[in-house]
Amino acid sequence: MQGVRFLAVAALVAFAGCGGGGGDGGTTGPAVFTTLSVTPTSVSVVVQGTQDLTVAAKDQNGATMAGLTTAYQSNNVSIATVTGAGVVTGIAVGSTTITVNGTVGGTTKSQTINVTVAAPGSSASVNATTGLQFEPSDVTITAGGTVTWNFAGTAHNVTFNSAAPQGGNIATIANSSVSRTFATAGSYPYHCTIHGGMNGTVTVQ
Ligand SMILES: [Cu+2]
Repeated sequence: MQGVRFLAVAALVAFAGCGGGGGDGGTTGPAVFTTLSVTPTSVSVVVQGTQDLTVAAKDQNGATMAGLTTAYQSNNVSIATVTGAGVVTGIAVGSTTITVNGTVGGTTKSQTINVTVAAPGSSASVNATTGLQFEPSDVTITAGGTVTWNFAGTAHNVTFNSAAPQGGNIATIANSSVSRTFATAGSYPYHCTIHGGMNGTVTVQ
């Protein structure tokens, strides 16, 4: 009996809380899952390129809510796939959509985003950042294409982990731009030997 009476009181309090929120225009009431925010709102990737989706639940005041669970579905997996963590990968040239479902408590909201997958270009440019990263870390070009690395004041090198293009590794250098042409399709992971964690991959199709 004790338990039943407690539940009845709790339900009454919850109901009163909802009524109060509605009465003052919803600005000070309990948080209500109102909008599922997905960033970016549309995705453009090259074949084998990836893009992370960031998803947030917003309440009626635009504040981020905790407790969000998400599910992703590609509506054409021959064009683009999406992982359970929201990483989109281009599979073939074309367009499709990805449906994102977000649930907070018992409420589920849905967003659909457009995905465009393009063929890779014949050139790409990679910058060595002040944060000691290669940006973008992954680039994709066609066979015979060229990648140019741009180095500012801090000296870096480009050391290929295994396969290397003609010309081989780029020796440590600052304030310069250096290019390599990749004649053969494949994956070319590389790193800077000076800065741990400074990694990248050239994918040649
Ligand atoms: Cu470096």
